[in-house]
Amino acid sequence: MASSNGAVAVAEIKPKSDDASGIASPVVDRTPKDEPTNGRFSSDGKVELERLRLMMLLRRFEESTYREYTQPRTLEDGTKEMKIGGFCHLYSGQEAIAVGIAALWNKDKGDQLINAYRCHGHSLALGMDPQVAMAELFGKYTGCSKGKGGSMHLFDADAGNNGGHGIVGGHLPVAAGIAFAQKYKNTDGVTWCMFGDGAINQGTHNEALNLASLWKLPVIWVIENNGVAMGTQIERHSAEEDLAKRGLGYDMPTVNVDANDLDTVITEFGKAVDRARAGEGPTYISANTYRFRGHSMSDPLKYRSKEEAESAKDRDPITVYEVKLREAGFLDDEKAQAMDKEIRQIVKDAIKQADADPHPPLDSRWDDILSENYPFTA
Ligand SMILES: Cc1ncc(C[n+]2csc(CCOP(=O)(O)OP(=O)(O)O)c2C)c(N)n1
Repeated sequence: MASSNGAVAVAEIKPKSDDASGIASPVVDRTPKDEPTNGRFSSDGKVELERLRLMMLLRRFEESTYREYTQPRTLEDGTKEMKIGGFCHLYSGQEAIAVGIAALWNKDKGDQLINAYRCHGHSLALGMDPQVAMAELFGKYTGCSKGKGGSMHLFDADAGNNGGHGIVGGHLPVAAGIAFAQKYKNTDGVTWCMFGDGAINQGTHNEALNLASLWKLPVIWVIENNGVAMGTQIERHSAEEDLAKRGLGYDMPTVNVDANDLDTVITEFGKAVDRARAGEGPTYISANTYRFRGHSMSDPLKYRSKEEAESAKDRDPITVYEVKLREAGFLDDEKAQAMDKEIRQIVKDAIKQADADPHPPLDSRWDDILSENYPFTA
């Protein structure tokens, strides 16, 4: 409802997460070390099916975003309109990482995550309503940053999601700061710091890793290693191609993880969580994966051969997991189709709602620019 000055009360028009999407909470809280992983499944497959469903939601959301960004809509007067402006970086192919983290997430302990600009997947995995995320991409007032952040800055303080950041490597020291606050306040929480392989060559990487290890901060460094920084392959930007080794000089455990296998992600990431919660300090992870889309929407993908892209599909994290669940007897064609249908509808509804939602009112343009209430210092 609009007030007399045209402002729209967000609370009134924000869709209710649970009711709108039918997703009670996509975050599956971890039942510590006996959580079924690596081929050991729960007896009824419920947890596993929810994880598959979440990966499918992330994928469908991104592929619909791709269409909304690239295919202008024709309006009644014949003019064309793009619904999503600015930059837009998709997560397709990397879903097992975000869903693995969601499986290990402990909200009660105050876990935190901070991200680079490829942030849609993590936000949805940590429970952001697809309608709220889509509204932000559409620049609408009902979005998580009231339409001012857009694709690179999905943010959800209540969920512990400290948002996406556009400066490559810029958020690594912030992650160390958040983890410092967790340790200082004895919260038992961990901080996940997500970045691409391009960020490891930033000076900030050195500073942040050094202090995190020196002070044994509960931060988990995760390179979402999709093999390229924009269009520059690892062998062309890093003297050491085994990126996990980058953590060794800072005296912390490092590990290479097949990040297209959700079970492996949960098992290996889980060890880092246990270390961090036990006060043993940071872990450095190269989560090796592949992104199916270009760096951003304007990327024609000329640096990749057709063969490479084709063979990557064999390791699609959704297919890998789906096959396992079929073999375990938890999934059949009928169930898979029902899941797919339901998820398509969730995303369709998100687009419809985002389309109908209002743009930020003009007089809100100076709102939320500066804050004197710094989180973590209170
Ligand atoms: C400091 C800085 N330099 C350059 C850029 C431009 N830029 C944006 S994304 C990117 C590539 C980063 O790739 P990577 O870290 O591997 O992340 P990915 O896109 O694979 O998730 C670059 C160079 C930037 N945003 N910030």
